[in-house]
Amino acid sequence: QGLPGTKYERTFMMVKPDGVQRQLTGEIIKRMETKGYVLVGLKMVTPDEKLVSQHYDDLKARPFYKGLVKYMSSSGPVVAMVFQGKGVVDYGRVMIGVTDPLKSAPGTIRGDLSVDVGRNTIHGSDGTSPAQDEIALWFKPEEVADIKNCASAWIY
Ligand code: 3AN
Repeated sequence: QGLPGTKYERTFMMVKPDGVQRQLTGEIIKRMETKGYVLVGLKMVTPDEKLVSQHYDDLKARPFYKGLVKYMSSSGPVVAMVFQGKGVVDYGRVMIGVTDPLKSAPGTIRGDLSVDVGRNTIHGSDGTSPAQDEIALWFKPEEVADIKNCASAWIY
């Protein structure tokens, strides 16, 4: 399931509350789908502090951590997604841009759509191992579609 390095590699992405409020969900899904990545998991969730803290556990020591957890857990829903395809973890990060939208290249999601580092619109897993952990944290196995059997060989 979602084996890294294959065309079934999977990543976790999330439209953050600012992206949902600015109605950018469709734009973000469109960019990933037109690249050739397959949306295999999708849900709107209003995460509580516990879920957000687990998600950002590796940032516990950072000065912005508390504000980040508060923002993500008290600003309304996010859209949690799983995308599948060859190279989707690393290339998904390329499509997103770097953490600071003002340092993200035009053509990237953050470069085109965001300004503030604390409101940078989208999250994407930083590596295949975090991707697997984050998918498991946000989705039950049965909530992620197994569509590899109906995809044509040339559709990534
Ligand atoms: P990325 O989302 O690009 O992987 P991380 O994992 O370093 O970046 O940071 C996670 C989230 O924490 C970012 N998406 C951003 O919302 C927030 N963040 C990161 N750096 C800062 C900062 N200097 N000030 C405020 N928020 C930050």
